[in-house]
Amino acid sequence: MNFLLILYSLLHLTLAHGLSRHPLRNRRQLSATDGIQSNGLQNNVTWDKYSYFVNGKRLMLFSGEVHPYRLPVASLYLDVFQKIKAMGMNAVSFYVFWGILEPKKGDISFEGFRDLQPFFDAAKKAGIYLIARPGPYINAETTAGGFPGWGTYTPGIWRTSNASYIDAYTGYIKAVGAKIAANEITKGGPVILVQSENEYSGWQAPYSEDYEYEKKLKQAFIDTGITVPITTNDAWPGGHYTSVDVYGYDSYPNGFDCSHPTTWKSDAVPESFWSAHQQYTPNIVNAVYEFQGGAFDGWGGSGYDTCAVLTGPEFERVFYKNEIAMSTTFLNLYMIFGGTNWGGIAHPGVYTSYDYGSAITEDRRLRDKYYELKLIANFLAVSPAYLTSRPQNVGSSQGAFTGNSALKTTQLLDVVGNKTAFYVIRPADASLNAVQQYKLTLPTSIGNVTIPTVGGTLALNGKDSKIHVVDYAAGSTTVVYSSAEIATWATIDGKDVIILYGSAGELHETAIKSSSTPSVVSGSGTIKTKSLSGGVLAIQYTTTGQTVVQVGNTLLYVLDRANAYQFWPVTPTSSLNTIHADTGSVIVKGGYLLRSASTISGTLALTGDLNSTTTFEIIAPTAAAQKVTFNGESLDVSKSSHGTITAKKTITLPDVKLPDLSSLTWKKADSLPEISPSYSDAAWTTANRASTVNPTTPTTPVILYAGEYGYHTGNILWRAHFTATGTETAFKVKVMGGSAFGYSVWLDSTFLGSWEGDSVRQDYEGTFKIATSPKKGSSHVITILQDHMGYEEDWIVGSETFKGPRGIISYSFVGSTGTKVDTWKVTGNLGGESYVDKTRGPLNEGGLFAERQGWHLPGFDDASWVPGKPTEGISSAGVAFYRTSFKLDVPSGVDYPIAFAVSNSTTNPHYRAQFYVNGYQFGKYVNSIGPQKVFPVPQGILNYQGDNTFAVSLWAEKATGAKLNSLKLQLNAKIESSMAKVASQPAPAWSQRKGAY
Ligand code: IPT
Repeated sequence: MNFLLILYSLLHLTLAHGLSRHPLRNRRQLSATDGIQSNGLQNNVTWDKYSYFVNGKRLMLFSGEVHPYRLPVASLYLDVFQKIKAMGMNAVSFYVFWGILEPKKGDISFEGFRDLQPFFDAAKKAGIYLIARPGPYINAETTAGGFPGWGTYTPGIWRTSNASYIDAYTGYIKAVGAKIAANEITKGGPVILVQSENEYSGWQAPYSEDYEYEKKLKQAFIDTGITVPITTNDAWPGGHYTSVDVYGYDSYPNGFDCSHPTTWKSDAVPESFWSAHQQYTPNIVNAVYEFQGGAFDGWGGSGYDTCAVLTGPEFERVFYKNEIAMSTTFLNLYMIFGGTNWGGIAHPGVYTSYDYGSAITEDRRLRDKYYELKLIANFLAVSPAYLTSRPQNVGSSQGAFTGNSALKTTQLLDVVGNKTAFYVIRPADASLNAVQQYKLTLPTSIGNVTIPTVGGTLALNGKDSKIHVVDYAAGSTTVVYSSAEIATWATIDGKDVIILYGSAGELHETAIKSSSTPSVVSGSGTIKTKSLSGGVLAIQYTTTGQTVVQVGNTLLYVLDRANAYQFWPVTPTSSLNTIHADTGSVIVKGGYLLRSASTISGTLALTGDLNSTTTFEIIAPTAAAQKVTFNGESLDVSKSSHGTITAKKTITLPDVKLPDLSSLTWKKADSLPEISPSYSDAAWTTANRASTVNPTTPTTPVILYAGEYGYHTGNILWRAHFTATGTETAFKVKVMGGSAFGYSVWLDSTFLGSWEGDSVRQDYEGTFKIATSPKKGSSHVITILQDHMGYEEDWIVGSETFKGPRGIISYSFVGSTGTKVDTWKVTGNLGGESYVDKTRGPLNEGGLFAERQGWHLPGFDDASWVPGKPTEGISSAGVAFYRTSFKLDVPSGVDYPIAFAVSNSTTNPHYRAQFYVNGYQFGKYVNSIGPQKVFPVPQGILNYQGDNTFAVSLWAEKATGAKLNSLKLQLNAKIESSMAKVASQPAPAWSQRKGAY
């Protein structure tokens, strides 16, 4: 601690005496008058009851969730952050996944994609604040909810103050805490908050909220040198773990049923959050650390495009504005960019894609909902009055100000500035679709006004919400009221430019204080006006296309939503402190993405991405924009009738020929030599543990949970050596692997059958006939190949669900109770917890023979293999492995996301395939369950300028064999891009694996 900080803490200890009114928290206030609070450890991040302050500046923290481990290409972080920043957000919240950092107790590694430093560095570069959420429990649809596999055999109840659990997490917290502490804002880094635990909100009897654990964990973070405020996310505003510095909560009001994307819950716009906030933590920020930004989708689900509809632009309008109605000044959307459950990241509830239907797709494209969010985020970023607002009529908003009981209108007053008000209007019943007509009667600085004053009525479409402002300052312009919403505004060359929008064809009215005569200076729209008292002018218009109205020194851009989506406010710099775009701003219309603007000696240099030829309209200070460049290329500019700059940018999207996978040379090898008589499993782990602390009580003589032997991911193989009694007629076995898992059983080399899985069952007991009973006294082996879909999460404390085993729960020989297994053998990935591939991490490989040998890696010599394609497949049950390679030559300056795609096979439906790109497992496909058929692979995993190795494992679960119906590479988009050069992630080549069996 430096000297100033000590002085600061002493000072505030003195001031704080007696000031903290909330009994649950021990908070020190900066001064008796302003109510600003700090944790006493630093002064960069403080708060009061209205909002956070960063470096003394009050701000809306509008954040999106991104998981570094779900995008294993460090050089792409900047692209994602820039897109988030361009949308108007200023922060990113991220989980850290303990299980991949410490796969073996005490063996912590930040190698390969696990290095967090590039994530911190990119955030800093983009001007994004970070909220670190290192768990230790994270949930996150991640295997074991983020816990390491060895937790499944570690005694003690996890997520409690049990000594064994505390001992388990201590090393990890020290290691990760030190990394976070080094990147705090107090040291010039981007981290402003650190979350302790995750949704510590639900307990199974006899367990209950463990205050001792809460205290110890918080202290453990502080002991690593973390000084920024510690937060937590209650699963709902339920008052759990309020001893953190700034408590907050989560909400997913529209649920996760993506298969009914237009069915909304009727009570989905709750006002109870405000009363709960007042009940538990009235003196701190109303902070929502997770709010629904999309939805996860499970095996057999309806696919992420449907989740993007469930949580699309209409959802964003209704639900986010409902949060705004509760004066929420910290709002984190989970997820803003979901990424990929590559390798074994997923828990059984999700498949390879973790696109989440988010604003930014898995392959980093922008959905419509990105543009809608841009309107909301940018409005908040230029509306400081919102930050000190309080809702006035919570609980009595229905029919308020409109007299229409189908509508709720919440009045937010800026109780500090005492001038501005916001009226958030939305349907009372979110499940309905009817259009509602309304007039608003609002108190304003010129008395009560009923809007529209010029005539007609306002309308709210079903599933829509609007924020109407009153006495709102946009530079020197006072907007007395506006029914059209404000997308952004800026003062440019002394003119206030206000961007107003509504749905296409809607009637709107905006009143400003002005004595000038308005005129339409551009566009085909017309206006009607009326002079109100107090020198106020009401202007009525419909929002159709784009019309520009000039009133004195104010320019009103009147837009329909589609036009509004094209406007990008940019501040010509990008540093952590440029939160409000109200000084030195530039507003640019046009283009798929505008990343940045800078002005150097009269040249306005814009960077961005385009997917079509675009005509820009640039509203910028004349002196700063004598010339305009876009991605370094100078633009031919002209002046519009109202003085703005227009310029056309033609794009060229070079053709890229992707290799036709079906015409490549493929090599094939058998990946189930285990069933051949000559195979020896001598090097496998002997499953010989007689007891376990695992809460699932074993029923077998030796424990047959793969986790007990250090195998926590991917395919698992079991071998049971037995001596026959001669009367065995079937083998009965219950295997557990998590939903959508499957298994196949062989007696020696003879296939007995499979459970091919469904989307529901996490275990299955099958009876597999033995056609001819083996001879009495003869020795045999049962081989079981099972899938492991990840460990369950551990959401309810005390349930210990993450310890649910993966392996064999029970077995018996039908017809012969006396048959005993002499030896059980097991293998998963080579090395188990002492995994081989330190670059691709502990979850990338499973236990298939091919994986143990490293056949999926580049550089393996398959010259001796036979030719064979996955689309030709195999004609009997078993596992085949295929390899091919191809070159890509994608030029720089473009962003062409590539995916591989399969199609469903109905003729031989029961098979599982895994896909490896340069050694990274980027797809797990279960043909009979689905739904995912397109698997994006990020640039950097795919080498866009050179050689690529592609491999496929094909596990045919039926005696008739299986083949892929089709397999191809596809471009998911063509975008001209200014994204930073992508460096390929290290992809170490094959080398002989010592002791591989
Ligand atoms: C909430 C978790 O905190 C988060 O990790 C993630 O699992 C998210 O849900 C769903 O994607 S849990 C909440 C839905 C009860």
